[in-house]
Amino acid sequence: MASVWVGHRGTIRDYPGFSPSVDAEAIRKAIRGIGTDEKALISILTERTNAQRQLIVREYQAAYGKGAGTSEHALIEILATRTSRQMKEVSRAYYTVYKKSLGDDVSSETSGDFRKALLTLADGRRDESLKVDELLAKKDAQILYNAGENRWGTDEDKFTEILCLRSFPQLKLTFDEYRNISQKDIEDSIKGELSGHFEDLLLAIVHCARNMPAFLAERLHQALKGAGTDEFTLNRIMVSRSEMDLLDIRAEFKKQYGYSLYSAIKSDTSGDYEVTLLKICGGDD
Ligand SMILES: [Ca+2]
Repeated sequence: MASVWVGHRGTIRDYPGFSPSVDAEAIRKAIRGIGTDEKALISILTERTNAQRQLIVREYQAAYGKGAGTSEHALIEILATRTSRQMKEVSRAYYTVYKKSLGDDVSSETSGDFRKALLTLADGRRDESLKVDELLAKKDAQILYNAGENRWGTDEDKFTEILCLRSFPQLKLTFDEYRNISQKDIEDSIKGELSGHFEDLLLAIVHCARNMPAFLAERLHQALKGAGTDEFTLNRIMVSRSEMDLLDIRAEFKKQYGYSLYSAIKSDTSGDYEVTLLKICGGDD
């Protein structure tokens, strides 16, 4: 079966890479984690001196890599990169493990246009065919232009419908047409018309449609080079892409940063963890 999600560019074979239950757990952590952790943190922090609080916060961030917005980043990354088929598996695993529907939890923890877009993605209805339709690309580009640049205010639903339901190859063509019509890149229009996590999510989708390995290389770089290694993100991306496109991600990483992912892992992790990650990474180029 020639579908995009079966990988040919991975570094590891005969190893179960994509794990719906790992994704389900990450999503659960992302949408539930902050509230709970925050409560525990506040109860501790209210009984410590300011100097002690600073130390605790620093330790906490180093240990959990949980700066503001980490959860949304995880949610955005998973929902923007998984195929429809994978999303359906994630939803099933989520229900099996938590006895709650993914949609209900996303609904109760997010709001507004961000929620609408996440729910559309969680449904796993993005077109997966590799065929592109030029006429449709022209039509969608015009709809996007009329929904944003060409009117006062913005019709956010149109952005969600097109960016969350069309296939990535189709979107690529649509963005070319969009540039012809508006004389602007879709990224610039999204930045001008939308805001907050909704803007972040749609920019991630555009990035994935244009070049998913480059998007993930950037995420890995942030996870390694941010304040404290973000193991949550590192583990998820390395494991989930090891059978799919980690070779492409490695190539994009080198292209963007001038050094290999392998050397970045070496310099930013240690011990058994480093050994395991290097093995998954597979090579120093
Ligand atoms: Ca506008």
